[in-house]
Amino acid sequence: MECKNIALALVISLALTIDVPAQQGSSQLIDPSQDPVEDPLEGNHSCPEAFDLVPGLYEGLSTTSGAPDYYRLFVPAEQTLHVLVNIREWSHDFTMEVRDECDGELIFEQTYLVGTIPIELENASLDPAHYMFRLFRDTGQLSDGSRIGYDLLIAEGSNVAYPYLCVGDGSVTNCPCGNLGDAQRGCSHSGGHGARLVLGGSQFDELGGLMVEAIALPPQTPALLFTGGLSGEAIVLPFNDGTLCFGGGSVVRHGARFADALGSASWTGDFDASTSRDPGEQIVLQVWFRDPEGPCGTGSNFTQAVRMRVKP
Ligand SMILES: [Ca+2]
Ligand SMILES: [Ca+2]
Repeated sequence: MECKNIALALVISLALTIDVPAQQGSSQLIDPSQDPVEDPLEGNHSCPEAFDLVPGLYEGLSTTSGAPDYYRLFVPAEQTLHVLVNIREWSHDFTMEVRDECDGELIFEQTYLVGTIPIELENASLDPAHYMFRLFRDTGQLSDGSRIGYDLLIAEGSNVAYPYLCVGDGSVTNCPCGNLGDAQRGCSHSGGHGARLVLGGSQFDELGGLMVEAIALPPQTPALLFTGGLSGEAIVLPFNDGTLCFGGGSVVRHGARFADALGSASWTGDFDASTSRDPGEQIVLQVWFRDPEGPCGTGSNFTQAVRMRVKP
């Protein structure tokens, strides 16, 4: 009952109205005039200039001889960070290494690489940890200036960048009137299936930004994107026709959209968590949508939720 009251208070604070999209915040743009320009995250040639990576997909990166790429990786307490490096071209002098600090102990090193290389960084301690990640070409062997292209996938606690949680498929809780949705979606709505919130890409505008889209909604109905701060484990609460994901932190609205005729609604290009959240904060995203003909008769339902960490 107490949970229900919390949920009710949360939902009352979210009015399902159409908003003007939130203004884009100032992004951490790297000056593209810096030389050499290898990719949009360039300017990370030295350890103090390391680029902070949060979970997401970073495509189209590259490094050249004499201009290594440094990244800082954040691993929460008692978590494992999964780093998947897709190296596009083979080179005899391409090396990746991970250290615990700039000149610290070498934790991981591999060279002569191509294809997809998984790295797991486990932090068994009760405190968050940082690691320095360096990708470089050894100029001692070759300094032809050519680029090695690579992509990074960063994921926390699982091997997907933006894990689903608070699903309405019966695996974590029941739906309010037994209206279980399909796997990894919200509870079933008037269309006979659950809706899904999908995140893709990275939070950095330089790399195309984050893709935020709800699919399989009831067509032409208002849908509101909101986020909640997540401290510890999320609590899933059956609420209205669906499941509400409660993370223990403040709730922020990010604007409503009308789902199109196919039941899709997009916040891509308008959603920027960093305008309303603390850097590095962990949040859950979810979409609440109107569904007058819904199976439980409450008039609204939810997608499943998605977890992400706000960019530093
Ligand atoms: Ca680079
Ligand atoms: Ca570089």
